[in-house]
Amino acid sequence: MKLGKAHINIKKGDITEERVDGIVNAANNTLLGGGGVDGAIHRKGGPSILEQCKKHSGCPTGEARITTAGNLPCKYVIHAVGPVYGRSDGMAEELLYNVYMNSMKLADEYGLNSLSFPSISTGAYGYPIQDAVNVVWRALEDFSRLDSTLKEINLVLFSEEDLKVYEDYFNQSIGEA
Ligand code: AR6
Repeated sequence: MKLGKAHINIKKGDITEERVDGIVNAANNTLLGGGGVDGAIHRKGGPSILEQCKKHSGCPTGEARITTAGNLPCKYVIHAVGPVYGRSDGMAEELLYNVYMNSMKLADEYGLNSLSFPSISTGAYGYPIQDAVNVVWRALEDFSRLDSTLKEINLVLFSEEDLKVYEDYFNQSIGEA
């Protein structure tokens, strides 16, 4: 699907296997690693990622920080901190929007052409994916109006169920656009 100048691809997969300029990590405020996507990225990417993360001294929710990608097949990792659902004083939606937007802006600052996202906050952080997908779509639509180096954005879902939620939502949104 084309949105502005970028191609948006929705697919099932493991984000650590993406051969793109940058992948986004669903990180936490410490940037020191964890489970889920974060655990897989640090495990496969090796210690150079953690060394660079330490230098950032954490990251506020809704923002993102960049490192190189160690042994991963991509060039950069954008460590993005999504909201913990139910613990953001009604700000979860705005924070989730910000984290997608800030990740794409950071990718653009570094001149990246291709970027892959996991479904941020919908795992350990408990954000319902049926609601999150609407926020992702809004962020992509708004970003597509800006001039950017990003030509390819991949939304990488880990399960068949999550993939179907995204596909249904995006097919419907394009129909209405
Ligand atoms: N590739 C793509 N998607 C994946 C992968 C993978 N290799 N592994 C899991 N997912 P989560 P969050 C999916 O929990 O909700 C960590 O401990 C997963 O099925 O990784 O933002 C951090 O350190 C789910 O759909 O991220 C934080 O403390 C989605 O990715 C906290 O978890 C996100 O799940 C962040 O929680």
